[in-house]
Amino acid sequence: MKKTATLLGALAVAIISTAASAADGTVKKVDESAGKITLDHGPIKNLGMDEPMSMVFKAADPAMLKGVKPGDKVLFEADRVNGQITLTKIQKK
Ligand SMILES: [Cu+2]
Repeated sequence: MKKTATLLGALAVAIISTAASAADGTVKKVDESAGKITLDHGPIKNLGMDEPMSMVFKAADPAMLKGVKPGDKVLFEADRVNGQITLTKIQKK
């Protein structure tokens, strides 16, 4: 029984470490026609960004940007898609 629990724990860690981690951000600018958004963001572990910074992200789907506007505090996920840093998820806090 104990062995099973340890195995499950190891599996859970493996799953978590491969998933994109959610990051905090503030929307600075939304360019819906270009499908781009500028965010002031905190650390993004899966992209190796340890320091807060401001940068432009390409949205995986421009429709994702409809619900947010400059000044909104958001939780988001980003990943490298075909070499480009891409916003894969965003939600208002
Ligand atoms: Cu960044």
